Amino acid sequence: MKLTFPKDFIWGAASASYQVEGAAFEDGRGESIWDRYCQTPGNIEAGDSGAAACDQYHRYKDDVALMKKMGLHAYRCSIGWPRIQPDGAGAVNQKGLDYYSRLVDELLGAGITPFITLYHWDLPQALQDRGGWCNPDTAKYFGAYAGIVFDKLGDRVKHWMTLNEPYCAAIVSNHVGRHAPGIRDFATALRVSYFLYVGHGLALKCFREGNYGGDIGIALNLMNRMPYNPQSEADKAAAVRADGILNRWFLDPLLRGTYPADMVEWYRRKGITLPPFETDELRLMSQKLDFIGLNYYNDAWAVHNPADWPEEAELRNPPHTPASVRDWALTETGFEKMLIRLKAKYGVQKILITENGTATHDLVSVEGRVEDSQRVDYLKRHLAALHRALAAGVNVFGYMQWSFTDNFEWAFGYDSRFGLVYIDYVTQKRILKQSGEWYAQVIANNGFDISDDYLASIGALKSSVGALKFSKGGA
Ligand code: IFM
Repeated sequence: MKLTFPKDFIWGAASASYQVEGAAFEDGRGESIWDRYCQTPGNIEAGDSGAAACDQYHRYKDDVALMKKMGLHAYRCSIGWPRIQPDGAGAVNQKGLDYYSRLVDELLGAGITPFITLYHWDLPQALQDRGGWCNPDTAKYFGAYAGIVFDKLGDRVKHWMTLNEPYCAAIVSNHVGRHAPGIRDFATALRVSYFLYVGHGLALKCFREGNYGGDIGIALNLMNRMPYNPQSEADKAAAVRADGILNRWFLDPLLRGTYPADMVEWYRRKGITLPPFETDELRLMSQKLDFIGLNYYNDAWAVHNPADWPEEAELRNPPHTPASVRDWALTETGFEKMLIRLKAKYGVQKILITENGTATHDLVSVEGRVEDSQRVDYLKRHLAALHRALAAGVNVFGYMQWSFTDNFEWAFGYDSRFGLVYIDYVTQKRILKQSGEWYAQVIANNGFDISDDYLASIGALKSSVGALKFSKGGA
């Protein structure tokens, strides 16, 4: 069967500044929290860092030429705040601004639309030294930084995202400690989640008041959380809390102007100091957005485990579930469910898939080819799920595959590869993978063929999984 996508559907690929640019110490760029975090042995696999990454800072013209060859309509990339303001506030580094201006011009010249994220985790270290996102000043500085970027690029860039995956920037960075700055304190993580959203609100306000034109959204990583044992009341409650911290804690303030009451109550009972929840700040963070960006990878199942503080929800895959090299289960029906939930429960009218992809351990064959058939399969499953969501009436206007090239995968260094394009990190040679060739065909045909047997099996799977349960406290 051929799955065809709406006319004008935007096919793109994504990346982020620290993961691809390299040139970490060039042209006046300041230190970021990731530069600092990577220096501590044990933080990053094999002691890697993003100092050189894919060297896109110097090779952006070649990369844009490759995007053009693939037929990409759009490229989602981010701005490195320390390139623009080395100290995070005050002085502006003209060379940094000029780099992004050249990149934008190159993209537009190739007929590729830039989609720009203002913050994909590379906070200037100078701001972290003053408390990072725990300090309300950082939110104010973020609003000012956003204005500098809008002023420089707003004449040509018409699609913006304020933050990427605030869950990771708050919780993984400040509670789990597996991302920079590597803090392990839950109250800090909650406070960071709050002031990230104040910063988001200030950037949004600046965009609206500046009349730059175009649209602005945010990219959230949202994934379903189900009880591991659906008969267990404890697992069911754990799944609601796991959903609460990953999904509702980040959706509700944006779309409802409140934090989920059940989670607030749970954290209060655990004795955790909560963010201030000021009325004017809640209003700021819940200003109207033009679209919601969804980063979807995989669902997980929750087991009640009091040792897993504070949600008491340990996440697992059911036995024998196929999963990627990162142990992320293959759960494409969850992608469809999440899209339907955003529309049905939150009334989201416009969605952009800002990330979706899988990690593999790719090999360059003796013929010089990269046959990543598992990525092709992942994409087929997820694009078919997206197609079903479109058919169900969810308005998704584009899809940004993660990622354009292999890149620096944070704590996992260069070990897991997500790209449509293979990077040889010794020579910086680019090789279009089998998945990149396949994706180029999808773009050219605005769709792809998929087996009827697979579609029939998904129909059966959907009816056996049943409808997603929504918690009382939130969605
Ligand atoms: O590489 C990351 C990206 O920076 C944020 N979303 C998930 C990707 C894969 O882990």
